[in-house]
Parts: sequence; structure tokens; C-alpha cells
Amino acid sequence: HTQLKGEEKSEKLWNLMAEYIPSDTSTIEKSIVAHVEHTLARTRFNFDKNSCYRATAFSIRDRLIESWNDTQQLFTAEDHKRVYYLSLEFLLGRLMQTSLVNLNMEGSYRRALDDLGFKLEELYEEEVDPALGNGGLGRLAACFLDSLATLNYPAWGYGIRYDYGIFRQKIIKGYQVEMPDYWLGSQNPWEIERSDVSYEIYFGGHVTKTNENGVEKCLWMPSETVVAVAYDTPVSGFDTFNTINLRLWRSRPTNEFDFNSFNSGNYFAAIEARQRAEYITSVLYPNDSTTSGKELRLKQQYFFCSATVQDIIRRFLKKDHHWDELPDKVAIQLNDTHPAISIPEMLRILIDVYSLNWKKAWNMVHKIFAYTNHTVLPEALEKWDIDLIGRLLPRHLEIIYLINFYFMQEISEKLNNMSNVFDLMRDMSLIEEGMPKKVRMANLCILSSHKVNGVAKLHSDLVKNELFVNFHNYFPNKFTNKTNGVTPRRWIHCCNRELSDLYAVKLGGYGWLTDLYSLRDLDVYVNNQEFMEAWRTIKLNNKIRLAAWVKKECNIEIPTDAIYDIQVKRIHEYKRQLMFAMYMIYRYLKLKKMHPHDRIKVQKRVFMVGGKAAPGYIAAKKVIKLINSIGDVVNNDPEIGNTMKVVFLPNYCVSSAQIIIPAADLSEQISTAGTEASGTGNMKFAMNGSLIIGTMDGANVEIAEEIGESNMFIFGASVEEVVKIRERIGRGDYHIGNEIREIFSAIRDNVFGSAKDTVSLVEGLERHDYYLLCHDFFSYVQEQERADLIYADVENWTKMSIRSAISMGKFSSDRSINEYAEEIWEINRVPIPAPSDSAL
Ligand code: T68
Repeated sequence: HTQLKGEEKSEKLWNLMAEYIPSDTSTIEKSIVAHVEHTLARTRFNFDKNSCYRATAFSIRDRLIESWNDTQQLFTAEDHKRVYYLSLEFLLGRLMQTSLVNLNMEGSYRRALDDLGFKLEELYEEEVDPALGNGGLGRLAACFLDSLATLNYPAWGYGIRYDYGIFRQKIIKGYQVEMPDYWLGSQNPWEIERSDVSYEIYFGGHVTKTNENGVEKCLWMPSETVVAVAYDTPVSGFDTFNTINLRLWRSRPTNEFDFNSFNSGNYFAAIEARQRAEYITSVLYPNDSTTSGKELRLKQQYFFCSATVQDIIRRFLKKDHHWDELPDKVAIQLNDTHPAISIPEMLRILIDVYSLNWKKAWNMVHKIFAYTNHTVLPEALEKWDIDLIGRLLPRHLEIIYLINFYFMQEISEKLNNMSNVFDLMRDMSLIEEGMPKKVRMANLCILSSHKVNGVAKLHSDLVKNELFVNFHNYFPNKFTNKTNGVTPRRWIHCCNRELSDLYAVKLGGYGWLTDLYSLRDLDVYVNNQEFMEAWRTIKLNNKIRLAAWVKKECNIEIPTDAIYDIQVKRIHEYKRQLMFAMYMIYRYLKLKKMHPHDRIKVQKRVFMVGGKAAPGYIAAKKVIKLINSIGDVVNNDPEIGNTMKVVFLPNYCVSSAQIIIPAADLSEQISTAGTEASGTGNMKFAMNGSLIIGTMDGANVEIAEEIGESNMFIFGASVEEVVKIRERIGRGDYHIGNEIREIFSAIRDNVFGSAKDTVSLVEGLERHDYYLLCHDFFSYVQEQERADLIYADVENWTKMSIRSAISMGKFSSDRSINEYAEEIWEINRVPIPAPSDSAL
């Protein structure tokens, strides 16, 4: 039936399929047992939980493959324009539960497994969390795939199949220790290896010019060849039959290469060279906001971009198209500049391989590509040494120079009446002069794309008015905003089922999962006592679940009648975990000074922090140590007891986020205004009824617009104020208040572990408080105290919590994706026709 178009699929065929994989309990049981026997080669009488997990995963995958095939067939047959989402990171998280939810089969699988003597929820825990990303950027890519599938858009994701994902974080004596994340160790049941889909990828060598019929042609003579092999992961949509594809590339050595090098007699050198090829996709770089500038990273980027562009063009050519149609069939979204090298790669293939002329190729590239910026931090803007690019990708360097040459020519002609034309050229050039010269990848992306977007309104304004001012003046219509979103399927329905069920009871079903704005209809319950009671019970149950997790992972007992005040995200100075730690110390010192009679009246709090520090980021690692040391002191102080606890949550990842976030009362979104591009944790917390204490930064601004500032705890300098305060600090015109001095002294006096580990954090703030921790601290303390007061007024707190959760409609990634689809990609939805009822 692979020959049939989706819409031609007859009822008979669907019935056949239904017979092949029906969804009644006994058929599911049979399929699981069959996989135990045939795929895992175990006996049906003797299999453990992990085998059962894997067999169940294979059984689910069978179903995914069915709808995946149907979807791909229809996409191919109907040949609509597709979007390709290129990202070096996809932080998918566990797949079993979301797959079952999307297939609408969680109930049937639960029953089938009950019969076999297993609990579905326990099997979920067996899955290794695929963690091929650092943080927000990679998780956004995963939420976007979920929405693309759910909204029936013809879309594919492309990335790298790393052998090692983001490191596992262990906390040993309070310090972060990185352990390898070899996630493929026990086989990945969700992927399908496509040994038939592979491409050669070249590196090094030189470029020669030949003359073909009077036209100069460039011929790249590479010195190294590796092969990219495709691994496909089906990504199902919710409430649809569409299943899209995430294609990840793995590097392998070539066979010809084997022959030549082995033939030359040096067996070991040849094996070593083979391993070098495999090394390209072996490990994810663990920096989330700095560029490494390392050769291997550039190799990873080019490897994945070249394979992807070759794959896209091959698919296009299979259809007998005219080249002019390429931009009508292909849209490419660059998730930050990491896949930017796909721009010169596309030009190279069009010009050198398919002999298109420059102008034609350039015009098409410009229509195809779009670029998302995720940061304004200068240290995160990618720049590659000219020498490195020239050595690894000589032809691409030529192409980049050529793009720049035409652009500089254009500027100097168009703006020749401006007195500062040379400044403008220097600023917008793709090449940064200096020692060494560098290629500015963001400039390459901006120039070559038809749209450039930031990820929240405030951020997009900074991109236009601070970061790329001249580009914005030159191309005013190119710049746009697409505020981030998250998928409510994972971030409400999967992680907080009780809340999801409460919504379903009140709204008459789960339609809100694909129309999050409809949660607003729950407004009528904001004052309803029974609803408020149910709301609080759900939060309590989630806190009990988290407390058990903390007991198991950290061996710390935390009370469930305290405010759970949580900050989970990568550790970075701009995110100001250190300011949160300062508040913990402030609170502890204050408690210590109190009379015991007063102390017991203080609102209980559990402070929790989770997040990984990049392995080379010393200051971030010291913050982790400081928080652990604060915990050691506070948690073991008999005078304090349950009034205050401090927990560092180890190895923060997608699966632990699903337990942590639903349990929060208060979430910390406290970056210095103008530094966090958007944030997406803020959205997940608010959707789960946590209140936000935060600054007017990133998407917090828009969250406040939606849920009302009165339902948040907002503090700190605004973006405009930050600039002025920094100038003042620069002039030495600021002083650190007494409360802060006391905190610093406590650290210096070894109250919280040995000061030698942490004192440099204090010295840093005293010397140059770039992120304004000391400035914002006072307004932060005020809002923290207001949170205590309101929490004591149970009803008021519950109302604020309900109001914020039901006002989060805007922050579904479905809204984001629809905006991208309509305003950037210009693609239409292609739903797979529903099978007949009998097939369900
Ligand atoms: C994040 N960026 C932003 N970068 O910090 C966050 N960087 O505000 C935003 O919500 C999120 O993107 C989604 O837009 C990142 O996560 C990285 O992870 C990263 C990785 C490698 C190199 C540079």
C-alpha cells in the first residue's frame, strides 16, 4: 500500500491496517509479548521491567511507523511546500508517554500492561531521557516539533545524533561533577536507522578553477571524506493522524577510504582515521551561552548542514521540478546561527554541482532561509576564525567572501552620500577585521535570510535597536518577533495529569490542549470554593510527589506545607542564581536573630535550585557549591527545623522538570532586564499554577500582559534603567547596603562552607556588579516578603494562581508555530485523512 496516496486509501485498507494493529487490550498484549520474544529474544515467561519497557516501546513504535508512513506518503504525493527546522540541539525528553497520549492509547496500554503484571507509570521511568541539547534552545526545538505535528504542518526536523548528550550532573561534596551521558547504551527503541539514506561529507583540501565552455567553474578537492547516515525518530501529533520526522545524522567512515588507507599498509593508522570520522557526532558541546571556537564544533555544524542540504535537494529533485520552484517547496529555519554554514553550502551545491548562476542561486537562498536569534549576550554570538574555515571548508570561505563582496559593493553604492558609510560597512561586514580575522555568523544569517526573528517582544526590540541597529535600518522589514511557547501536551497534560483532568471535567473534554486560550473560560471558577479546594489539593499532591523525589535523590526531608520557591535553568551569571542564594542567606540570618516565639510564626519556605553549569564555567560552578553549602548549614540547624530548607536538585533535565515544575508555588525568573531572550521555564511554571517572582525581562513582560501584573511579583531595574545604572557603577558611584554586607561577611567568615570556594563570587560583585545583583536586591527582598504575606492569605494566593494558569493561552507553542508558518514559512496544513471508525 506504499504506492497509494493518503486520500486514496480505501476503507478496506484501513480495515486491513486495523486488523494488523488493532488497539484492544489483548492485541496490545500480544504485540508486547511478540517483541519480548522476537525483538529482545527473551522468553515470555521471564522478562523484567526494563525488557517490558523496551518491548512496549517497540510495540508503540510499530504504530508510530504506520502513521509516519501515511504522513510522509501524503507529503510526497501532494508536494506542498515544507519547512525544515535545522537545530544542533533537540532536547526531546522521554517519548513513551507523549507518544501514547498522542496516539490516544494510554488507557489501552495501561490495561494491557496491568494484565502482564506491569505498571505503565513505572515503565515510563525506565526510559533514558534523550538529552541532545543544553537548555532552552534545544527544548524549544522539541516543543516546536510537537506543535508542527499537532497542527499538521509539512515539516521535518534535522539535527545530530550525538552518542553523548548533555553530561549527567553529580553533586559530590557540594561540587558539580560531570559524568558522560551514554544514552544509546541500551539501544534506542524510538529511532529507525536508515542505512540507505547516506551522504558523503567533505573536509579540507583546496579549490581549483576549471573552464567549462568558457564558464569558470570551481572544483573543491577535499582531503577528507566521511559519511552521514540518517536516523529517523517519528514525532506524533496530538489529536491528529499526522506523524512527522526528526532526522538526525551520525558520522561514519567511508569504505573507499578504508580501501586506500588499509592498502597502504598502515593498519593502525587506518583504524584511527576511521575513528576520527565517528568522532564528529560523538558529543554535544555543553556550553549554552558561549562559543567554543573549536574545530570539532565547526566540523559538527558543517557535517550536519551538508547532509541536510543534500537531503533536501535530493527530495526536491525527485519530483522533476524546475529550479525556480525551489523556494516554493522549501523553507529552512535556522535555530540560532549554529546551522548558518548551510547557507554557503546551499550556494555551493546550486552553483558548483548544478551549475546555477550566482544571482539565481543567491535569490533563491534568500527566499528559503530564515534565522532565529536567541541571545543578545556578545559572548554567545558565533564568530569563526577565517583560518579555520579556510582550512576546513576552503570553498565555503570563498563563497562567504563573495557574498560579502557583493553586499559591501551594494552598501557603498546605496549609502555613498552618508558620511559614516565606512563605519556602516565595517559594522555590517560578514568579516570582522582584526587579529585573527573572523566570520560573523549572525551577519551572514541576517544578510542571507528573508526574515530574522527574536523570541519575545522585548528581545526582538533589542535585536533591532541595540544588537543589529544598522542592519535594521538597512532592512527594516526583515526583522520580526515570534514570542516563544511551550507544548501544553507535555507541560500540562503529561506532567500534571490531575490538573489536566480538572480542566477536562470543567470544560467538557481535552479540546483546550489544542486551544489553550479556551482555559480563559474557567474564569467563572476563580471564586468557586470547591474549585479552589480542588486546585489546592492538586498542588499539594504534586508537592508530595516532589518531596518524595527529593528524599530519594538528595536524602533531604522537606515539609509540604511550605512555599516551594524554585529556580531551575542553566546556571549563568545573568540568570542570577547568586542573587537567589543571597536571599536565602539573608533569610537565614534574619531567622537566626529572631526569638524562637517569633521564628515559629514565619512562613515556611523550601528553596530549590537546579541546573547545570558548563564544565569550564568556574563562577557558575562556585554558585552550585555555595547553594549546597547553604543547604548543609540551614538544613542541619536545629533552631531552624522546617522553617527553611535549601535543596540543590541534581541533574536538572526534562524528566525531572516534569516532576519539579508542577510542585512549585513560586518560580524565580530573575535575570537582569535585557539579558534573558525569552525564557520558557517561566511559561511552564505559570501553566502549572506557580506564581512568578521576576524581572521585566524576556517573555516575563508578555506574561505580565496576559495574566496581569497584580498576579505576579515584579521587581528590579527595567532595561532602560539598567543602562543608566551601569554607567553609574562604571563611575564608581554606588554603594552596597548593610544587609548585603552582612551576607558577604557571612560567606567570608566561612559560615557557609569554606570561603575559599566561594569568596571570589563576593569579590566579583564588589569589584564590578555587571548584572546588578546588589542594585536589584532590595526590591527583590520586598517582593519576596510580599509573597510571604499573600501566601498566608490562602484564598488570595489560590485566586492568583488560578488566574495566572488560565491566562497562559498565548504561550502554547501552537500559537508560535502558526505565526512562523503564516508569516515566515508561508506553508499550509496537510492533515492526513482520518481512518474509518473500524480502524480505531
Ligand atoms: C535560550 N538560549 C535563551 N542557548 O537563553 C532563552 N547557546 O532565553 C530562550 O528562551 C531559549 O533560548 C529559547 O529561545 C539557549 O538555550 C543555548 O542553549 C546555546 C547552545 C549552544 C550555543 C549557544
